[in-house]
Amino acid sequence: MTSLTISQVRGREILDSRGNPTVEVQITLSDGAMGRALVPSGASKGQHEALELRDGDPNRYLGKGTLKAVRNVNETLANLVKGKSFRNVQELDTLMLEADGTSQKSKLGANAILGVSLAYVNAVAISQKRPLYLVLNEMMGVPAAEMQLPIPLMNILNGGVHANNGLEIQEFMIVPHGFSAFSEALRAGCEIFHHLKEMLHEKHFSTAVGDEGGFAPALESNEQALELICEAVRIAGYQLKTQVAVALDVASSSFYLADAKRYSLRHRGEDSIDSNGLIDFYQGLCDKFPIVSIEDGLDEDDWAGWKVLTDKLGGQCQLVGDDLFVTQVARVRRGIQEKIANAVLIKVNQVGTLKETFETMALCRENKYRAVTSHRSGETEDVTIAHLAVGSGCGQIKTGSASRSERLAKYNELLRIEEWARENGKPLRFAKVF
Ligand code: 2PG
Ligand code: MG
Repeated sequence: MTSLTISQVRGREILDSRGNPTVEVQITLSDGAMGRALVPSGASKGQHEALELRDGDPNRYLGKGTLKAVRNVNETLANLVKGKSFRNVQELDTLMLEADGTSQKSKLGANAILGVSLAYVNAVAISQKRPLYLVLNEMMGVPAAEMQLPIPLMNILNGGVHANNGLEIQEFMIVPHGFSAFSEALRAGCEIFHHLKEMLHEKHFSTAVGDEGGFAPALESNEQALELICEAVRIAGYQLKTQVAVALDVASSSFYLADAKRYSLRHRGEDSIDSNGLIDFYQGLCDKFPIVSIEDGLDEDDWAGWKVLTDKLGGQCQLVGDDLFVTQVARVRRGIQEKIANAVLIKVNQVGTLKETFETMALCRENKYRAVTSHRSGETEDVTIAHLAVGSGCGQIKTGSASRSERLAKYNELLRIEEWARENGKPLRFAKVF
């Protein structure tokens, strides 16, 4: 990349899957190659995430406009990077990080910076006429032999702040892991999704979907959600546990009562429980259902509770830190030192550059913490994370259910990658994690 320079940077305000504004960036290199990227946006955001710059003008998009961030792309960042060449995205990101100079990217906005970072790698892939996952793999310095297609964690039943159905747990996911190919796993996931829809319909539950494309029925309890999912797996003709397991994203910060240090989970007649009670609840669920992964089981700042959770369940279950770690090296490092959690959710916009995302993933690899590449609940048609999952070889991707095109866009890209790799003599294996 030494000879090519960035000739044009163009930011614009576009819309995400919830109809909220977000940032799109288009970068053109001196050979004419153009790459584009669209920035996602979360709803259950971690308090420690990098800053998403919004206009706050109540007269536009209820204050959610992104014109300031777009201006930062078109003026400050464009002036900074235009005419320059970079050996990799890390060099570009370093320059932008210096220009921002704040710990949470509050000057220029993580949405502005990330848009440029992602658009750049897409432009490089176009220029090199290679799939993006190969470019990312090289820039990350991950051995090519470690690349693999990820197991999809498919959120087929939504609750929490992604639905208004009264379920506290935000995501009930199926994990089709016991298959020889990604496409077979995805097929199983889709078939289960359709069987679940039929079951819900027969039982007179709503089959309307939540933000991530999973159903959002008004069920009586979290257990009932798990029972229905397990039944759908059986009816679809798949083997529970060995072929298809279950994962949860509890997103417990969204129902944590910080002052009382309790979780407002309705449970056996009680309105709330403490962290030990919640851990016992998870233990009970793990005994009853084939749960292989629990994300954000406790609040993002309940480190003491996390330690107990990890000691009790860490040996049998993947414990993923999302709001806890916010994809940031300093927080993941603390987790590793204190032996808290054993996996990290990777969301590019929590940290705001690919450089820092790569560093967090490298830290996971060095310390045998698993990494799960993830979408946000507010998404777009952008498919960069599909390539990040493959190029990093992390082995898992969480990108929603089998409906809503912004979710399927990533799964469809993984199908294309699977085919491309096979036809170009470098077939990718399907990850074995569980
Ligand atoms: C999560 C995500 C994505 P959000 O909590 O893991 O599923 O949700 O983007 O709303 O933070
Ligand atoms: Mg989460």
